[in-house]
Amino acid sequence: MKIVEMQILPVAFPDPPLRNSTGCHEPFALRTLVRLKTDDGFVGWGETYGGIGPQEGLEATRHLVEGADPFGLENLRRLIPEPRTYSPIEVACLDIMGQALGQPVYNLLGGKLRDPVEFAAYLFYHFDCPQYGECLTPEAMVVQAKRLVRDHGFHALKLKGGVLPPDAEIETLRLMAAEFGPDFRLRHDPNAIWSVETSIRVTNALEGTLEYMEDPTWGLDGMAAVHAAVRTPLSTNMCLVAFDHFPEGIRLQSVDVVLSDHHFWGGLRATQEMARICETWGLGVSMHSNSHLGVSLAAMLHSAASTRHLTYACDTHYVWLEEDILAGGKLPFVDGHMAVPTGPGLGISVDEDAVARMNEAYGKCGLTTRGDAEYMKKYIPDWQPLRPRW
Ligand code: GKR
Ligand code: MG
Repeated sequence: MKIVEMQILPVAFPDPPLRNSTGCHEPFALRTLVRLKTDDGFVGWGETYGGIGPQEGLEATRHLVEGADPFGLENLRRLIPEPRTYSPIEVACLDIMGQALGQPVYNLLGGKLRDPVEFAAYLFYHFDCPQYGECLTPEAMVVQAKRLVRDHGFHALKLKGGVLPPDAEIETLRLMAAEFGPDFRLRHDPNAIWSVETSIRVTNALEGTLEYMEDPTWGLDGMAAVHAAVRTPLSTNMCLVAFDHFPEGIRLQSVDVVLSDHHFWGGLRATQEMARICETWGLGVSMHSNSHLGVSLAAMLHSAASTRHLTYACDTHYVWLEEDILAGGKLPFVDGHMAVPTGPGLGISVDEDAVARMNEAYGKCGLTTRGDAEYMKKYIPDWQPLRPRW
């Protein structure tokens, strides 16, 4: 079998003004879809980060992908060592392989160990928007959490922090703990915006409230200093994000939990490899997310289903997505979980008209790279993306 065509499709879709430590989400989130077609008519889909950089990275591999055998993943990975570029190509190849063999992707990865997959509600402070109003206080965040729990049944709640002053975020989590009680698991992620001192103070103030504190401060050294002074587990998708970070991260004891993400670890098979290393060294594994569409979601589901050492509910931004590119619309959460697609390949059917609309929106939206800090100036004109801020 041979790949005869690689289409690289930049897309844009509406996104609410969600806040994080850097700034604010722009009105459109950007992604890049990869559509591979084989000589015998199979079509496979992959999805990765949006904007000009990822597009150019993929474009540079066209001569390696077109003409390649989709079953030859290890050869493709050797030829395309950059994990973020290789990842959507691998997912599209697995989609093709599964269709050709009549098998879901999870069976190509060793079989399914969990189904459905549990997700955490992803809570964001946000500026005023027509769909959700404004959420900028601890009390408003409890209202948001109750809405997501009511609508989707989540039992794990992740607060995107680093937005309000630390004491207001402590208050937010205390209110949430009081509202939801011990059956709910809470996590806090300020995206490394605190100093080591602030990280220790906040983490200890929340001791007993969180299942983990994610990236309170910057770098393996900073995280190790926090780790030595707290009892709450620390997790990361910022300081230990590649295979060659393991030796130093383990030596320093910077973290207890690593967030997997097939987009930056280099595909679904690499995610299994990173989880195996975590298991060996006694580290937990969760899953990271960015704003994404249904192709990434399906890949995350197959990855979660077949990765043995996945020890926490996965993150996903999917609740904030208005319209998906999947035929039949968005996949539902039931009791905070999502069923793993069982059809051949990724088990999804992509609505190519929806892709064409989002591809057109990309051309019209005027964005070619993610710019949360710059967009924040619309709300706070003298905004500076400081680190640490507190
Ligand atoms: O979407 O604003 C966001 C998040 O802050 C995202 O960019 C992070 O990558 O979700 C992420 C995280 O867990 O750090
Ligand atoms: Mg994070």
